[in-house]
Amino acid sequence: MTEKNELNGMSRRDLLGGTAKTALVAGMGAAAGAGAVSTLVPQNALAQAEAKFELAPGELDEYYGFWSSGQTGELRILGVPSMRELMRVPVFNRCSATGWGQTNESKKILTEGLLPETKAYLAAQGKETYDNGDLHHPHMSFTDGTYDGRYLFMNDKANTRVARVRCDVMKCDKIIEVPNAHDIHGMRPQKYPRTGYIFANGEHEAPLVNDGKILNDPSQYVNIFTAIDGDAMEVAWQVMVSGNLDNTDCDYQGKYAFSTSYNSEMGMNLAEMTASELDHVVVFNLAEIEKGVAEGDFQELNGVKVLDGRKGSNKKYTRYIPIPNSPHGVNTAPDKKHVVINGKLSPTCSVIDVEKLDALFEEDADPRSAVVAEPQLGLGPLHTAFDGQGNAFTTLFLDSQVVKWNIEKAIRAYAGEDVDPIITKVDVHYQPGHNSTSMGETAEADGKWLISMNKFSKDRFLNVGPLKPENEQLIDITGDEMKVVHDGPTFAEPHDSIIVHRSKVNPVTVWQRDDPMFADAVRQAAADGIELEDAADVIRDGNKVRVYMYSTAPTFSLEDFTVKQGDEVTVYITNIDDIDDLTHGFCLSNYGIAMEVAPQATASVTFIAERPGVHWFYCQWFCHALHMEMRGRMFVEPRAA
Ligand code: CUK
Ligand code: CUA
Repeated sequence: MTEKNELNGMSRRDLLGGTAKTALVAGMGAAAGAGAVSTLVPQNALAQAEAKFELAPGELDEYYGFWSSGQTGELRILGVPSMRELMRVPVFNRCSATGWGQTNESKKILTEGLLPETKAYLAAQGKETYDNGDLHHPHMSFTDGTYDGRYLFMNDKANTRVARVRCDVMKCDKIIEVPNAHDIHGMRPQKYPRTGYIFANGEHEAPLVNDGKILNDPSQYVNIFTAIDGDAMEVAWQVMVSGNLDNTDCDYQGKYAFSTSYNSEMGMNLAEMTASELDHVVVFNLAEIEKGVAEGDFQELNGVKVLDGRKGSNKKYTRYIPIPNSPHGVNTAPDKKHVVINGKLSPTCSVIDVEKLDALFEEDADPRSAVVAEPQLGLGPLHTAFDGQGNAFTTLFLDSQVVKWNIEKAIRAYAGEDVDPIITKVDVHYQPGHNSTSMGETAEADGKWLISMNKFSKDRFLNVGPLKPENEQLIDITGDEMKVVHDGPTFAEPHDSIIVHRSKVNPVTVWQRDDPMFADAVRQAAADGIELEDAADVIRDGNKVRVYMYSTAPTFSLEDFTVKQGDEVTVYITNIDDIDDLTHGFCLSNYGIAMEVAPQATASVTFIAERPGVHWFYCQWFCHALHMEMRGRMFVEPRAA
């Protein structure tokens, strides 16, 4: 019987009761399931919460879910377990609502980290920055093996960038383009002692100096693994490797990072890329790499120290562990000891014991000596998540299932014992890629919820035409059996998510007036002798005009302002309301200008006043009973004929 039929045949009450019962039989009362992280929730409420996935109006979720959006280019925040979408945070995309990509504050972040040759390329297109991105992997900063609520980091596969979002305001504050690498895919923060490094895989191989002198000669292509300093958001070092790099993760000891390679062949077409039975995972020895940097064993390229860790380089920077066939996901277990490499074209997952890695770096070590298990799980294993109780949950893309298996049993089976590591499987709908468990990529994994992020939804929702949403399913993992309890359609195309207990995240409700996000505006206002919170001024500086106003519901401090056709106009809006949720906007009609101004923030936008006439500006965030009346006029005097 499929999970779908089971659900159809049971009332919701049955399902809830059943789940609670299973949890109790398994000896998982409120306290056991709660773990150390659930301190915010009273014990009796928690017993309920374990089986409860639907929240009543006004009830808050126990977890924040941070979601990628793939080719949409933004970060999304969901509540878990309700799966309600709470916010979209623009990062690599352009946002019509908030003005991300148009305000001066966002343009600075989107442009300052671009390489000179990228700026030149974009200028030739009449652009200042990219307006697309492909955001696959959102991960939170760590301190001592668990989330610390400071930052979220994320990659852009499309344009080789890494971005950071501040968790206090949930806005992107840094984006850097990574030189020398091509198409950042796998990305993870260092877990211990803290973040620290952001490890970033360049997926596609190319000549190290990619200036067109070498083209169709793959023997001269390299792949680049990058460590970024997550505090400074600067590249710390890079390592050249053999074979392309797919996903990455690191240990809980601060010693090693790991990257899967689905194309150890360095093939240029499908047949070449899938030719050999064994690919590999690259193990990076962080202390050796740092030593190499200190000793000057690198070449400097585009301002970055690049070390050689290719196969045959005989350096202690890397080791290549042979893994069957085209491995994809790499996931470190909360036991701080095991790393699961997901086989993709092989029906297996390979388990690496991090305690065996020191020996792997010794002379003449067997390259497979750190592999301690390789269970056959099903077809198309892509990613694995954990419950913190020794169990792993692996997505099977081709089987459209999630398999729950026991790591210790898999190790015993690999050693020759007659045990079956597979506990159970559940159907998901359909073709799952990533999955994530509550707190599952930290040492505080709590084994409550699993999200299966399915690439196809097919018949699960009303048909919306040829382009269909993805389907993300919420699975209760508190019992031995996994229970699919919710279907959630999502737009293109979240790959990955993390589920973070709400006690780890504590955003503010109003901006601080000295926030670095709008420090440039504050500086310019001071230079113009303007008090932003009290401004109703137009400053002319040649053909540059700076318009300063504040907004307070339901008015702008300027009812109108006058500029000349062809002026370069910058409008600075300061929202002086300091009330929770009282956001204003500034939309300038027929000028293509719109931006968000949250409580106590300053936002600014610059444009050429090329259209003469009367143009209304209005507040586009519904803020007051007189919100429609919150408007004013820009007069643009025509150029003298
Ligand atoms: S990759 Cu998408 S399903 Cu970019 Cu994390 Cu595996
Ligand atoms: Cu202010 Cu609407």
